[in-house]
Amino acid sequence: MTPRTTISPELREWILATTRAGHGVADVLQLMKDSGYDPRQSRGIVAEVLKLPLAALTASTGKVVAAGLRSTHPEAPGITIDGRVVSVSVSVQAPVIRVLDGLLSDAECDELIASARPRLQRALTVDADGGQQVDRRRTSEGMFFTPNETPLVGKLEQRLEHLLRVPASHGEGLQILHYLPGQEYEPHFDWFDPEQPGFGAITAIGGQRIASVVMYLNTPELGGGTAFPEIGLTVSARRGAALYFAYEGGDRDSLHAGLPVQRGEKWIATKWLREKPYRRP
Ligand SMILES: O=C(O)CCC(=O)C(=O)O
Repeated sequence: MTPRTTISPELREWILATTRAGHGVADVLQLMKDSGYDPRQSRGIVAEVLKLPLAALTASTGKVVAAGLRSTHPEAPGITIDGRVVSVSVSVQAPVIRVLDGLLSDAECDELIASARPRLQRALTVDADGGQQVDRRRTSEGMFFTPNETPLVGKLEQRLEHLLRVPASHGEGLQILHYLPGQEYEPHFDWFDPEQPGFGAITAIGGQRIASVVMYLNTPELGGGTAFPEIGLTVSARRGAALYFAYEGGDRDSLHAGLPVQRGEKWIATKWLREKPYRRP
């Protein structure tokens, strides 16, 4: 039997404080590696402190799992797309979560921000009747691109189709969001609640949402990570990386939040995927 590692109170408190400050597990593991910890040992320590299953912190090795969920959850350590190497740095099985490093180049992030900036308006949420509402839980500004609106938007839609094996036609228009200090999106689900009166209307075209991809277009100075409070995971916002998570309607583990930006600003591009075509291919 492997002896349990003793975790000093200082290390335990540092891991908790670092994740609370909005840094993700990948950052914590990297910082520990930089300080000389053996990565296998630090994964065990972080899993224990954050009460995560160890498998959630173990880089996966190319096996495709849970294909029944209608999207191919990226698994390979390095996938080459559009000449870019995209790697999976965090992999959680329940709920399915992947952090994809290097999905976008700096130039692509800059172009999306520049095209979106003049069109920003207060971000809305879907209300119980399937309409749009101003919601105090979501304080950022945002805008939507129409599908394939610019060559870059079309290119990213194709990149996601290739990576996730979900046809681009299942995607809602790409949304850009901008958060200033103090702005956030409190814990919520991205799937539509079948109990709400507006469920039929909102799912009449495209059906239920099956997955979300949050692409980080910049790195906030402090804060602004995406938290999954049910599993104690915070993914830090890092320019060019993306957070992919899949779910089914009613899946409570996929509860997530855009944490408040504490310093600087935060830009993301979000793509929601539906179970059926949402528009013509
Ligand atoms: O800002 C984030 O990190 C998450 C955004 C989000 O959850 C959403 O737009 O649905």
